[in-house]
Amino acid sequence: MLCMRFDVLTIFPDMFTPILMDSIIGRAVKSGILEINTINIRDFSKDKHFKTDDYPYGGGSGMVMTPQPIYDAWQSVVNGLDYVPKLVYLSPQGNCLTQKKALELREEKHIVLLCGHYEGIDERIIELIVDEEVSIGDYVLTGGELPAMVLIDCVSRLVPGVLPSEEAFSNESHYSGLLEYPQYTRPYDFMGKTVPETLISGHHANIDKWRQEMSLKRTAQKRPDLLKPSPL
Ligand code: 4HQ
Repeated sequence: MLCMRFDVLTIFPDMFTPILMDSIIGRAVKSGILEINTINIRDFSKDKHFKTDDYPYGGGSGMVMTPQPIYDAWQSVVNGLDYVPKLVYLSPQGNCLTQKKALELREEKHIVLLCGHYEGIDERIIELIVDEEVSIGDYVLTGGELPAMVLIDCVSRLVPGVLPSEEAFSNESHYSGLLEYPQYTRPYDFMGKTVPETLISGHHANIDKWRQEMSLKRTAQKRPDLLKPSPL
């Protein structure tokens, strides 16, 4: 039944409740296809005030997350397993989270996500236990929680049974590398604008052809970079 497990190491576990509630992801958790746990790093602090951060060596502004509570929180997840789950640290320095990366991460049965705050985490944690750094884009956030949620969402929907129908993700945006074709629903006429005739023709070969052409045209117009051969 269980298909994929995520454990999130964070100082803000409550931020994850919305994605575990009534969303598609929440439904998959309830049905047992996904397991998502949050681990509060603060619970593992050996400091008398349960501190999880400290001043940076060498000075400078901001705080750095202390290695000890992070290491112990990770140990609490790994203890008792007969394998070592992949540990991903969400960071602007990481590999970009693309659809290709999501398909790759989907192959893992268990991923541990580490969310950093302030100026980041002590470098020795990255050297000792982080397997991969992943970025959700070239902008700066206040913490790794939103990136972790983005990663969980886009990887989870690739897990069989999470989406209502199996084919739902196979012909959409970024799967083929093209953008999605325009979609219409009722009414036929909205504010004087009607639905393209091909779509109401019932001729499925023509509909497929129209959709393919629109995908290509749209990609050329809105995201020409996606049509250029990638450097890899
Ligand atoms: N942060 N993609 C700084 C990000 C980020 C991103 C997470 C802010 C880590 C320490 N993470 N903390 N962009 O901006 O993943």
